[in-house]
Parts: sequence; C-alpha cells; structure tokens
Amino acid sequence: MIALRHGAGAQERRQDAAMRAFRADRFGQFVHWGLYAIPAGTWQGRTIEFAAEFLMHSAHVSREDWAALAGDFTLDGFDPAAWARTARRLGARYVTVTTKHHDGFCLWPSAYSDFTVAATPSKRDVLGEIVAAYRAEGLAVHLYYSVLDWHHPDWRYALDTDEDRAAFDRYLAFATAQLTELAERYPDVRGFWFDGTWDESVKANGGWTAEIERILKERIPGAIVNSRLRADDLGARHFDSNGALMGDYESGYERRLPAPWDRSVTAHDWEACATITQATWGFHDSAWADRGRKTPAQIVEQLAQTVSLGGNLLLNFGPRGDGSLAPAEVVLAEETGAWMDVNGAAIHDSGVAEQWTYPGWGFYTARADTGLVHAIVTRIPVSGILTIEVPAGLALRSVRELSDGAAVPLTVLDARTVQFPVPASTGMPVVFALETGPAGEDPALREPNPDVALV
Ligand code: FHN
Repeated sequence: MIALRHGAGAQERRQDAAMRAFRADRFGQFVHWGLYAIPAGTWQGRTIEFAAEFLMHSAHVSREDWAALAGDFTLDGFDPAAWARTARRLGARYVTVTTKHHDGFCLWPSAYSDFTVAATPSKRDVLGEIVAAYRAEGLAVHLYYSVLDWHHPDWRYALDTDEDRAAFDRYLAFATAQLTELAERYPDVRGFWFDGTWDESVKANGGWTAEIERILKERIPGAIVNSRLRADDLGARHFDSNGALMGDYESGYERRLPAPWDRSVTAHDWEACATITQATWGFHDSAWADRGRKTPAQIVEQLAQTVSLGGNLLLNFGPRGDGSLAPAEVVLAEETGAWMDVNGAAIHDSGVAEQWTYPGWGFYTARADTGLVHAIVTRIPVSGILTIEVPAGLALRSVRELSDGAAVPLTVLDARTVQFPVPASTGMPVVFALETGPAGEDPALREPNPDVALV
C-alpha cells in the first residue's frame, strides 16, 4: 500500500440521495455546444474530417481569429426549452453540458475571462438558461469543464521550466476561481464532469484535483464528480496508485464499452459516453460526420449493454451554431424515446442482474427496487427461439413481453433451461420480464420435463 496524500478518499460506494438518483437514472444526454458549432468542421472552405470541437487546433486557427467567432454567436435558433424537451423525449434523466471546452470559450459570463457569452451580441447567460430549462423539465444537470484551455496564455501541457510552473499555478488559480463561480452561480446542478486532464501539467498537480473535488462538494453538498478530474500524488489518473477509484464514478469509457461479460466493472459506479455520429462531439456539418451515424437500435443496444453492467450511458448531442438542434438528432431522440416509453422499465432504476450470466442474444438487467429481471433481446436467434439458462437456485415462473404484458408459452427443457419463441424483429430490441421464484417450489420446473427430448 503506497502512502498517498491525494489518493481516493472514501472507499465505499456513495449511497446518498444524489448518488442513488444518478445511479438510477442510467441514461443521460451529453451536450457539446460552443463557438465550434458555427464553422461546424469547415474553415476557410476546407472541411476537416476530425472532431468539430477541435477545429481551432486542427485548422491551425489563431486565438484572435477563433475569438472573432463570438461575434457570430447570435443564438438565432437557440431554444433551451426545446433541448430539454428533446432530452426528456429521449428518455434521458439528466444532462451534462459543456460550460467551457478546450477552446476556452465560456457559455456563462465568467468574471475571470473575457472570452465568454458576455462578448457575444446577445450577452445572455446561455448556461443559466440551459440549466433552468432542464431543471424545469425535471432533469438533473451536470456541468462539463475542460481543464485543458487553448485560449488562456498560462495553460501549459508540461512543466519543464520555472516559468512554466509559475504560469500553470496562475492557470490553476484561474480554473479554481471559475469552478467556484460555477458552483455558486448554479447551485442546483448535481455534478461536474471534468475533461482535458490528461496532460503532464495536470498529472503533476494531483493535489489541485483533490482540492477542486473538495471545494465543489463543500459548495454543493452531494455534488457528483467524475473520475476524469483526478490524479494522485504520483500522477495516476482515475484510479489511484493503490488501485482505488478517485471521484465518485469511473468515466474512462469513451466511445467504447466494456465487454458484455466483463463483470469487473460492476465493482464501482461508472458512466460511458458515446457519440451519435462517428467521431465528433460538436456539430460537424458534413457527409463525413453522417457516416456511421448510429440508429436508435444501436443506441438502445449500447444502453442495454451499459445498464447490464451497472453503468450509465451519456449520449452526445451537438446543437448547431445558431443554437437549434440538428434535425437528425431530434428524429433519433423521438425514435429512441418511443422505445423507452414501452421498455424504459428495463433501463431506468435497473442494473446488473447478479446471478444471470451474459446470454449472447442480448442483455439481462434487474430492477433495483423489485429485483425483477428483464431480458433485452438485441440479437434474435435465426431459429426464432430464445433459450434462457436459469441460474442455480431459481425457477422461471413466467415470461411476459413488456410491450403488451402477454405471457409467452414456455417450453421447459429442464429445471435450468427454458425456451420460448420470439416475435419477428421490428428492427428494435424486444424486452421480456422474467418472473422467478426459488427453485423447488414448482414441481413442474424442479425436475426435467419427461415429455421434452433434449437433443
Ligand atoms: O477532447 C474531448 C472531446 O472533444 C470530447 O469533449 C470528449 C467527450 O468525452 N472528451 C475529450 C476526449 O476525451
């Protein structure tokens, strides 16, 4: 055991109301919005097939030219109430919204920067309007903050000289002031989502990351902070040098998920984030961005896989430069939300079905309140017959399709193996509720069925 001053604090999973709510939510909306949505991947006629929010960097735009975009941030189509309605329609229960991305532009009128909404034509507190709109729609709000900052003159990637160290100390004081300001201006947010913390300069300042977590939790009791903020004394990130999780949940799964059978992730809370488009978080107006756009079925499949492993999924939306939502993302929210209307009970308030192992044809999830297990079928076998391997000690009493509550006819092969037909694919996963009881209570299920020949 290595002695650490800035390692993980509490080792137990948090069980307070905020954390239980976050865990039960399971599905959140990520929003990346900033000046990068205006050029939307194209600079001076050249479309760069890379994440739109990186355009300043990838097109080698000067700070001055990039800052001039603030004059075009006119909010002509900005309707935060419509964003919040779309998120609720999607079935998301919380939003994580960028307050400042790597380009340094702040969506709130920060007293510590001149590169904010206060320098745009409307001067509106855009972030305040977003927070209010989502809260009015009943969603919790988390604030994304990039520590990496291409605009601030004191940002450093590494600390090679005394000058670097002095500059970066000034930078950290600036970030501390901004984060304290965010917590004080928007006290009803539920959490903070940190990004841009992977550089050597931040890793050399594990003490600062611990202090930020402490300050935010002091200002907002119960605030939830992702692991990506944290580094320990030795520069270990997410997990400290003794292997303990720092922050309240692990946030390392980005555009990827743990393997469906990898139960090691269930040891702690975690959240994965995903793009709808191939590889851009900010709005990228191009055929390139549309390539690989996920379908509602793919989103639901990722969501089911995530929940089956006790995680949350944060699905990203990239509003357009005028503040309106991208039409394709509204359609996706509508179609995914229609599935959630019927099947959301297998997602929200659900988590790992402890005794049920990965079945291959989809995912099991279990309700946290009742323990009811749902089978989310994402790959219907070509036979149309689903085989359920019942865990030892349990018997399967009935299986009902969640959409209509109708019991399906079961074929009991033996006490641990049950089969039933699955309806033809609608293109979206189908969900069944499995009612179980202790093995041995129902004689029909305790013994192998003599009428069924096992082949
Ligand atoms: O560089 C960013 C990227 O733009 C985006 O914000 C994602 C979201 O998780 N985080 C960073 C890459 O890890």
